[in-house]
Amino acid sequence: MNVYYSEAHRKHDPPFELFDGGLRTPYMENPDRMDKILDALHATEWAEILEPTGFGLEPIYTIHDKDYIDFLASCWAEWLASEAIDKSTLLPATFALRRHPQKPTSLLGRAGYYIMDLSACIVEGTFQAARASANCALSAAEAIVNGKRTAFALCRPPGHHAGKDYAGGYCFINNASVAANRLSMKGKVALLDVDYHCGNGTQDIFYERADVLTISLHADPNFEYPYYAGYANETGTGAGLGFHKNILLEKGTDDARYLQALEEALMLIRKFEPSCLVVSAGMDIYADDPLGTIKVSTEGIGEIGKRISALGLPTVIVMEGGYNNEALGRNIVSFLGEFE
Ligand code: SP5
Ligand code: ZN
Repeated sequence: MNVYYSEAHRKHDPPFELFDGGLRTPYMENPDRMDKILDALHATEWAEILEPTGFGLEPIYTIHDKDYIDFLASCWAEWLASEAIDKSTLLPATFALRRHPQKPTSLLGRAGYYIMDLSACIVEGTFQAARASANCALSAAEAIVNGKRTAFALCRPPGHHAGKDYAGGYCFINNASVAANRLSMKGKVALLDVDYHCGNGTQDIFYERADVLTISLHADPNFEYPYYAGYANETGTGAGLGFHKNILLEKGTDDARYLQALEEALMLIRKFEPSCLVVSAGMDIYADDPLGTIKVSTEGIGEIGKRISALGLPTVIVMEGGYNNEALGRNIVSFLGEFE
């Protein structure tokens, strides 16, 4: 299996994030995650690790607002030139509600406009890492266009919380969306998000489109991040009405309940008859994930992979979350192994 991976992620290594109550915590979405996955992939007979191709900014501008991408490109230099006392990571303390806010020109004003929470920390290497991560997803999409059955984009930072004009939840550029948009030039695409958290950014990006069916299985946002999207009554709008589906999971969801929810998603995908599939693969559904509250086992993750693979569709698998680093390697291998 082609696995696209870039070392550029290493320089995106924020010193901390803030949890509720302002608790400073070591950054959960850290470079070590990739090392654990790479170790596990190297131990298989089927993973071929490849450098991504550079696709430039054009495919990213198709998905994200140019002003937002320009912000990501310039904010670090502006931060270093600013009056801030602790410059170890750019993190604003005021956030724009998307209720027709004005767009300020100052750095912290724009940071709070373009960032939705205290986990999307920006450091010097963030933009380069995010671009390389998107290139991994685009390279995987390209492999599918060129006839491969499956390809894995080992993306870091992840992408599914990043919307048209905002970063959030460790995400800056929506890798899976950029890949799905590329694939949509060849026919209808289904995008299935199995990360523990709602793929709010992906939902936002394709909400008005009928040619990309988006489905997200996730913890009920009434109790879990990202809180403000991911409810069952959000089904798309305009031409996209009926082409988005949220499937909500309760705390403690086990393998059997998860697989039942997955079957609902797979049925919708079959009915849609897409030309190919993108999977936002977050391993934070795992029972011992430090951010998750559901209880899917490593074997359950394998079964999820098996059932998705049984759709028989050309498939791009994109890495999203998963924060139990010790289990990350075996969980990813359990999932991907079913596509070989
Ligand atoms: C890609 C991805 O999985 N992003 C997840 C971002 C979640 N950020 C919110 C973290 C809230 C942490 N709450 C503390 C719970 C610790 N038990
Ligand atoms: Zn997640």
